[in-house]
Amino acid sequence: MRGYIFGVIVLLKYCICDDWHDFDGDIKDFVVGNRKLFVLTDHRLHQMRHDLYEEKRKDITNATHGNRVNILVPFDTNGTLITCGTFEDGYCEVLDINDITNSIYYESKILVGPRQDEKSVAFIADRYLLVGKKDDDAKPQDTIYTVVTLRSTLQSQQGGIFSKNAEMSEAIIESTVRDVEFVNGFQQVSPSESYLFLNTKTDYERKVLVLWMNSSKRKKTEIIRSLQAATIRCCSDKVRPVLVASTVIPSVNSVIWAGVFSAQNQQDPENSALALYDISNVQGHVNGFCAYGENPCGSQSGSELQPLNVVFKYSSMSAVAAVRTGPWIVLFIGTSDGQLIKLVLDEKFTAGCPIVLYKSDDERKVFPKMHFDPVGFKHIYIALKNQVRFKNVQ
Ligand SMILES: *C1O[C@H](CO)[C@@H](O)[C@H](O)[C@H]1NC(C)=O
Ligand SMILES: *[C@@H]1O[C@H](CO)[C@@H](O)[C@H](O)[C@H]1NC(C)=O
Ligand SMILES: *[C@@H]1O[C@H](CO)[C@@H](O)[C@H](O)[C@H]1NC(C)=O
Repeated sequence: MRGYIFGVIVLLKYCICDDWHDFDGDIKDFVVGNRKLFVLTDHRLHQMRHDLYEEKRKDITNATHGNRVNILVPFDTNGTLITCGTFEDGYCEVLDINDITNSIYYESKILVGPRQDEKSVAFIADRYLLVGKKDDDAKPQDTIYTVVTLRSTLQSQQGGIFSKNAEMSEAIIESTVRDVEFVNGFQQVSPSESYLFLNTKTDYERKVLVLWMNSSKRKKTEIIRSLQAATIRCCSDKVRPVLVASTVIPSVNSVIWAGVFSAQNQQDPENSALALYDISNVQGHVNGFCAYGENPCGSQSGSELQPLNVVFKYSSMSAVAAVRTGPWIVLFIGTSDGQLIKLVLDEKFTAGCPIVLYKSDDERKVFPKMHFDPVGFKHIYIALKNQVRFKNVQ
């Protein structure tokens, strides 16, 4: 009997198997904090333990008050989760990261995320909240648009916490291109540098851009003025001018980044390509992107970024994430037909054989963001429609 119980305990302890959780609405966003996962659907925000046990939930809309949460950013060093939404004229609410039902601060009449249901990016850059999105408030006669804002996260004399004001200026990046779509971004710590990746579209062409800022500068205006930008090209076999998803690859002496690029032709078996780039030195400017008030706004200088290697091609990749184990890079690739694929690269960025780790029965698209468990990087979380799954990756 004792042996039997021991066996059960050993099983429970070591079989942290693949698991999933179904939500009662489609997943709009999900993020990880130091200890928890936060999953956003149309109606609720859910606080999950890393084994996908639901700890708390918070309604974000109800029959009388429509609301869409459009910013969801964990601010771990402050023990808070920043949420913003469209309720009334927009608002932001700071929640306790260990208990999302505990509201710490509320600011009304402020629209931080997109008004429409569009892609945007938001993350903490040092002590500011960096937000990239299409300009919702542009008028038809406008020729210059606000595409990036740098907001405070501390109470200031100017009023609310989330002010975008800077010393006699506005902490914004402007663009003469109206049609921008922010795909993602991240902050590299020590030294603190921020990267944003976006698609642009004009009558003539589509392009993928990277914007870089030095977020270790003290003042907001200094961070904005440190802007550097470059065009990212993919690839030599065929032009794929739209970025679908991307990830930074943990590296020691350089910043290696992987992007999924699409030629926007689902019939093509090589429609999407996964390419690696060294983005350690983004230098120069691109036409039509500049710090607030610069006139004319940005003129082309510097060179285009070309891939170090193109490691995978497939009809429809939709997501990518990466870890390093020893000398190898392990890439996890999500597809629009519901597969999770593992691809191992050697030191020279040469890919081994792809391995399918998971395939959904009903071909659900893998949500562009995938996350590793923050504690041991032993699991990857993927979202498929109304479901979050985790897969053991070791
Ligand atoms: C953390 O959040 C609290 C509550 O909103 C705020 O008072 C405090 O200033 C914040 N700290 C930092 C470093 O942002
Ligand atoms: C709906 O939400 C608003 C704002 O949070 C709240 O004031 C109101 O009481 C809620 N109504 C119901 C019926 O729950
Ligand atoms: C970023 O700003 C800091 C503080 O001004 C400076 O020391 C550092 O050299 C800058 N980094 C780059 C890459 O320009």
